[in-house]
Amino acid sequence: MNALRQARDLSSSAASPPLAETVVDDFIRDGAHLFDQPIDQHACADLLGRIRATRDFGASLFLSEEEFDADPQYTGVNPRPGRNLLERFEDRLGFVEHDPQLVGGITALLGPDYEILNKKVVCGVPAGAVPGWLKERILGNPVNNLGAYVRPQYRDVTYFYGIDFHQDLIDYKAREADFITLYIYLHPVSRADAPLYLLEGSHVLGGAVFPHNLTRIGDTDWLYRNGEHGDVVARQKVLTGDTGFAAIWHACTLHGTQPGAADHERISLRYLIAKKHAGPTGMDAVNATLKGPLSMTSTRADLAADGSAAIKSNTVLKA
Ligand SMILES: O=C(O)CCC(=O)C(=O)O
Repeated sequence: MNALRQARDLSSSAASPPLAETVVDDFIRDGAHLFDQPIDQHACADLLGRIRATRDFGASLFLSEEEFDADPQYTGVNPRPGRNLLERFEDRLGFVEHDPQLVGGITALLGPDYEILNKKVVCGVPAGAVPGWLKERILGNPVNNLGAYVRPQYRDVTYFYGIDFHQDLIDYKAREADFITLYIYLHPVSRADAPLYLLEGSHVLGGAVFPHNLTRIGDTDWLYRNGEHGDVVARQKVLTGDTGFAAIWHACTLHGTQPGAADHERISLRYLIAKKHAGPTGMDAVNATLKGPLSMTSTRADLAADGSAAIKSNTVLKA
């Protein structure tokens, strides 16, 4: 029996066969699956209210320029165990972690007993909240994770002012692409709310060093090249969605965001979930179709030794 067939059989206890098949087929073709139904919208709104009540997501998040320059810290500024806002809401995450549709889809790919590697709140910061001095400094940077500039007590959330097309493998040197990202919107996300831009089909070239070789070739298509592993035409999909919108994607699928253009922050949940099951699963069937490496010893070439940006280039701004 081949790996795909085994994976489908394995997942049939947790999901109706059509969902399991659809998810695996979508991953093979697109490197992503967008769930048809939103997850519990009341629970999303409740959690959003609790997250918003923890702070003002405006300019007060940020250090002053003088404070920042006194001791610039570019690393260790993301949520981590002991400093992660979602830890406060652990007992309220059942609507995500036990949602039958999500469990079915994830099980189809990873098999039973999958492991949550990381979960956090991600904020797309609106333009009006970013101080002028900071905007000037980060203009054109590929990765505008603003953690370095945020007051230490607020570093329990990840703040983005856009991030160029990247793979989530970027944070996992030498790890195999045996994990997926689950991304959930806690409120409606329009084009103005820094929606995710996903490049469908980009995963087929496997792991690639950031920043990526992408050329726009039409309204929604990009020519993507990964060195000796070849090239592919990837279709851009903008993930606008309602409260509870949920999507999963492969660790090699390129995605990014533009800076938020709305007058309010965009709040999402981001999970990384890995395979633990010893036998073959849907993910093995997906990975067997990749034409490039499943892991890399080096994942990015955009940073200086202190973790600051060493290049100015940003492709997703042209999307
Ligand atoms: O939420 C965002 O703006 C970007 C999130 C993202 O791409 C990531 O966390 O990998």
